[in-house]
Amino acid sequence: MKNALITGITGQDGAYLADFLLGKGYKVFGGYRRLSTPNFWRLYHLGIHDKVKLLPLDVLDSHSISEALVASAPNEVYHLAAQSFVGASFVQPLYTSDVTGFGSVRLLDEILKFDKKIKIYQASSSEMFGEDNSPTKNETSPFNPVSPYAVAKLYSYWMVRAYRKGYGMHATNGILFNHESPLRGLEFVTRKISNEVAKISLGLSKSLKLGNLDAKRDWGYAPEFVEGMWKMLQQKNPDDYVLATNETHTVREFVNEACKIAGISSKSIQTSKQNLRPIDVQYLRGDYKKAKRKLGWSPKTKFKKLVKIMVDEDISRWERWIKREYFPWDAATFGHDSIGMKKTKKL
Ligand code: NAP
Ligand code: G4F
Repeated sequence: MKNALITGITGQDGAYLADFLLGKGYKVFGGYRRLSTPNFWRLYHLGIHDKVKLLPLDVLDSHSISEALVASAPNEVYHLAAQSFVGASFVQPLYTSDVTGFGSVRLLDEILKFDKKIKIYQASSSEMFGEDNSPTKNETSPFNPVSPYAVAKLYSYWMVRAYRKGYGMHATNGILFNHESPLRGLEFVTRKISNEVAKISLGLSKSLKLGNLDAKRDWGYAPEFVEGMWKMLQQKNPDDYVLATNETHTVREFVNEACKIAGISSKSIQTSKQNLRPIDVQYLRGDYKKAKRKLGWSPKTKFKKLVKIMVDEDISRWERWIKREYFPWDAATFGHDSIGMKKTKKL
């Protein structure tokens, strides 16, 4: 039996990956950071909270990383922990650099000391491509990051390559384009839309305020992407791979499709300057040919099906809430306001 350690197990990808690896017969250890209120709802939602072994692991604290390595003795480490919200990285650039950038090096360094044969997956991002006019991006496309988040991820990307080449470690970058699901955090635009559209359709809310509706993203389905992560670490040699759908859609198209599914008018959707970023990547579309050829990985769920999965699930959750059912879920206690602003509103 193989052991896997997942950093950031409480996040969207961490939860799906844990579920996937349990299905493959792995013993799964999950690193979580200590919070005053624990955030295990996704693990409960998937019914795997008691099947994984949870270990305190904060990537700001090397000691906790080394303790988690000793406790888990992993064959594979999936490094997913990050300050992952691009908007927040403009408000907390140094914190983002520390967690999303230096955090990866703390992990690489502890693994190097502990056992350099451990295979490592680094959660790199399409956001690293940034502003560029080429129609699709692949593993050889130039990087031009424009957010503190993207710069921090690019730093980690290069460090993974440096440790791979310098120390012969099996360290791989998965350059993943946006992937979404009903487990997506509520501050990200797809879930913000599916959640609020669901509420509007049930009379629980009147409007939704968004930012840049013209931005285009290549949106895939998260459970399929975590399988790609695993496939990367089953390769004999480490490498870098893009995972994407090779389709791109505007935020406006996502809104319109979501409203259509929920049977509401898209007139209740407004825009607000508060949701704009100082600079935004306008266009992302990924070319996953290398992953298809070398890993046998292809996306199955495309745009319309993805929107339907998310909207249907949020409607069903709010219907259960109306019936006063209790179940692991995030939205009932979440308020989304003004994350991503350089200037904050006077309270
Ligand atoms: P997510 O839902 O935001 O999860 C991020 C995880 O990192 C959470 O478990 C979070 O813990 C944890 N974390 C944050 N700060 C930490 C710290 N200091 N120490 C330890 N853990 C910490 O993100 P995701 O969508 O699952 O994405 C997983 C990874 O892939 C991230 O690195 C993200 O940047 C990257 N990525 C995501 C996408 C995408 O479209 N989803 C695309 C490309 C790359 P809490 O629960 O305590 O907050
Ligand atoms: O959903 P988003 O916040 O995702 P973004 O910035 O593309 O980042 C996600 O994908 C990256 C991969 O490319 C990951 F690395 C990263 O960790 C994260 O998972 O925003 C998508 C687009 C942006 O152009 C944003 O400006 O939607 C636009 N948008 C418009 N209104 C909004 C809103 N985004 C958010 N979060 N909230 C809005 O109200």
